[in-house]
Amino acid sequence: MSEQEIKVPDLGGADEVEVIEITVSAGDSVEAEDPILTVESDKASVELPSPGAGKITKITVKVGDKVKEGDVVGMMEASADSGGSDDSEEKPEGKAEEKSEAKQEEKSEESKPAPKKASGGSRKETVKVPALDGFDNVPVIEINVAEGDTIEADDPLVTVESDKATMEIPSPYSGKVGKILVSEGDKLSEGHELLEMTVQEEGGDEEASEAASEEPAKEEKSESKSEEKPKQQAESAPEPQGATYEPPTPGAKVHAGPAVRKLARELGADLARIKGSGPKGRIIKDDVHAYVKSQLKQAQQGGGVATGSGIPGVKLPDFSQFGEVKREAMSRMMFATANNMQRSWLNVPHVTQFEDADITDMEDFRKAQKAAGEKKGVKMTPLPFLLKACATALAELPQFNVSLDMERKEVVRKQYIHIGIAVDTPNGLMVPVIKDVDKKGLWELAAESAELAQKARDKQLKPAEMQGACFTITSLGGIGGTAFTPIVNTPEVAILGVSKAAMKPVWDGKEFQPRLMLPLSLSYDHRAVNGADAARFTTVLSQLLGDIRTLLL
Ligand code: CAO
Repeated sequence: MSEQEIKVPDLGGADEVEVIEITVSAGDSVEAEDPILTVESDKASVELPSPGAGKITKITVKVGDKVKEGDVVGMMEASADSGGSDDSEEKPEGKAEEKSEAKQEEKSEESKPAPKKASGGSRKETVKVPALDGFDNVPVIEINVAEGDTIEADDPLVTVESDKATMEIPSPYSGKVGKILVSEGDKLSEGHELLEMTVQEEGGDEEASEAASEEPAKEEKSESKSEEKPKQQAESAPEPQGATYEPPTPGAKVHAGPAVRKLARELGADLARIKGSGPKGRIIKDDVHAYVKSQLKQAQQGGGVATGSGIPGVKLPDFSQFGEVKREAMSRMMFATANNMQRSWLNVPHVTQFEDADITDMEDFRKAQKAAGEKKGVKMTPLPFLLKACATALAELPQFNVSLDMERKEVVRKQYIHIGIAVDTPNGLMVPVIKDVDKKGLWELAAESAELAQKARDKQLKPAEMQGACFTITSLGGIGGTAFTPIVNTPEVAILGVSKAAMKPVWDGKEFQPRLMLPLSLSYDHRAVNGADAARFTTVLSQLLGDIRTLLL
């Protein structure tokens, strides 16, 4: 077995592209043509295929790196039977690439439409499909213009999609769209006629003679114009309208082509908020339309939720005028948490109910379990008791075990009791979920919560381990504080905040007794739960924790 380099192949004219996804890691076995990584230019995202079958030994790039044709992105050991030796990898493919590159250059020269004679400042052109990065017979998935549209050079005309990439075919001219000669679903190859255009001569009538004698200068101009385009587009992006309407930050990458970006700008839709339904989560026009539709619908439903619209944004001052500052990109997790918190805060009418639970006896019992815990290798903290008490309270007061479906005007009543636990990790807040808490014993809950908390800190949680919660417990008891107002983890309707237990004098009818009191803060969604139920819930909790024998009933 010999080690060979995995190189970036011909990128069909794109200079530098960004690595947006790495599909394999060292040790993975791959077949020839299996995707190794995905790169994205401003026009298309493309999967780079494995040059042969074998085992990946190293990946030398990371997401966000810029690569160009010929760059080494990793190493692999070709499997013995793949026939993918160094020779077979380098020579025929290298030659094929060179050849196809030369051919493409030739072809693109050929396919450059020869301008027809000017007549009164405009001329008719038939736009043809340019070289398609070696692809053939690719179906049209979207037609981005309509007859009569006035467009600029480089505006996307149609979007085609192969099994490897989605590409937009840009207009070579500024002008007016005439007859469209293709339909969605048509399979296109280089040279295929796309549409007719009336092309405006550069400079208009007054400068017609100048323009006619300066064709090369015109080409230079349109080239630099297309280079400038992404910058111009970014500058013309609309100002954020609401507090939740953050402009995409570095690190929060949106996958969408120029036409989709343009549409989103026109409609004032924030792409960072739209879930893509295209390949690899790419946002397509339908996603933008669906998003805008849903926003309009929400705004029209009187009781609907203001998801940022109409709320004045927070304008940041230039902090450097007050002193030295440093800026850094938010981590993906921080950005996601910030969005979730704001969404919950804006969507949920919050109320917080406070209560103290007397856990003097519970603590005596818990401490008495220390030796047993050491034997089992499990530490019994107050958390398993809280989990058990909450599960019992949720069963007794099922109005807390629901989600609201405002769109369908329905209450979703859950017939299971899964509880999330907020875990403070060096990377931010994570909420693993303990399933079927009502069916588990205290030791099992102690072991499972410790295991999930450790996984959260080690970034080892699987998505399934963070889904499905009916309710959340956020315990700051190990840290400190007397009370706080947690934010409901919507679509759940309640969350229990737990602060640090403290000895307090409690009047027993005759005298003050020193009792260990645990502060509880129950935040709830006042649409789903009323205040009386919230007071019932915390009362039930405090009774259960005050006499843990009742947890057995
Ligand atoms: N009052 C007093 N002491 C408490 C307590 C309370 N309410 N809760 C826990 N403790 C004690 C424990 O008994 C333990 O003490 P000992 O070591 O002497 O026994 C110590 O505090 C540390 O406990 P722990 O935090 O390791 O364990 P836990 O099971 O109580 O909590 C977990 C686990 C994952 C909830 C916790 O580690 C954590 O991450 N908490 C932060 C959650 C958070 O960030 N919430 C905010 C979300 S909103 O921003």
